[in-house]
Amino acid sequence: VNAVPVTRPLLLADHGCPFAHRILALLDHLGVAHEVREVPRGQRPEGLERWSPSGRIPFLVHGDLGIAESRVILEHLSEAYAFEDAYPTGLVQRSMHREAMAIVDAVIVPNLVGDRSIPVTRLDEYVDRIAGVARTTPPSPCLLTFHLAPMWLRLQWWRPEGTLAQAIRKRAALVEWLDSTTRLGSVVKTCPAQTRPPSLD
Ligand SMILES: N[C@@H](CCC(=O)N[C@@H](CS)C(=O)NCC(=O)O)C(=O)O
Repeated sequence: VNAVPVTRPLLLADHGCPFAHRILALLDHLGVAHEVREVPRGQRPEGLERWSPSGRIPFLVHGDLGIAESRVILEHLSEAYAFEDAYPTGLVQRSMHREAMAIVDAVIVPNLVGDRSIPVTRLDEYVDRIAGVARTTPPSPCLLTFHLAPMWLRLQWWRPEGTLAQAIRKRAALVEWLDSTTRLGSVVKTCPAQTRPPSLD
């Protein structure tokens, strides 16, 4: 039951999508042979519907398993291919990484796509949580850096003058750390040409 599927992982994704970028960077870093089927956003090509009737992408097919949700896909791949540096070894640090990843999806991503439901007064609290993790983590390959780097890139492409980007820029050490994550080899190699924000498509 716990065997890793023998088939190569297949990723159904829009190459320009930041969530796909997370997964492609991890696969590249781990040197895992995989296939990518390009699914332009909003399209439902044959194959995706069988697995994901809602059409949610990125979507990973690995043996009999199909999963949407990029954070879970990162976890699955890191366990399937024994990524030792996925998380720090200490429990406290590991939980801090997991919390930072949840904050990115709950706060940073809605901000990127123009959801204004996050009260501006709370942003500093969230950014401080991420800054705290950055202070104690080298900007080297791990699930947190692959999770975050694609979003920091898009924030600078799409909302460089927004409240969130400004809140981050007030913290020089965090900016330096985030910039380093975007320069990781696998992040650079799998980075698409600069895309437009989804709301302007
Ligand atoms: N929380 C999801 C978000 C995925 C997501 O928003 N994907 C976009 C494409 S980049 C999407 O599927 N949009 C709906 C659509 O295009 O139909 C994840 O982390 O994988």
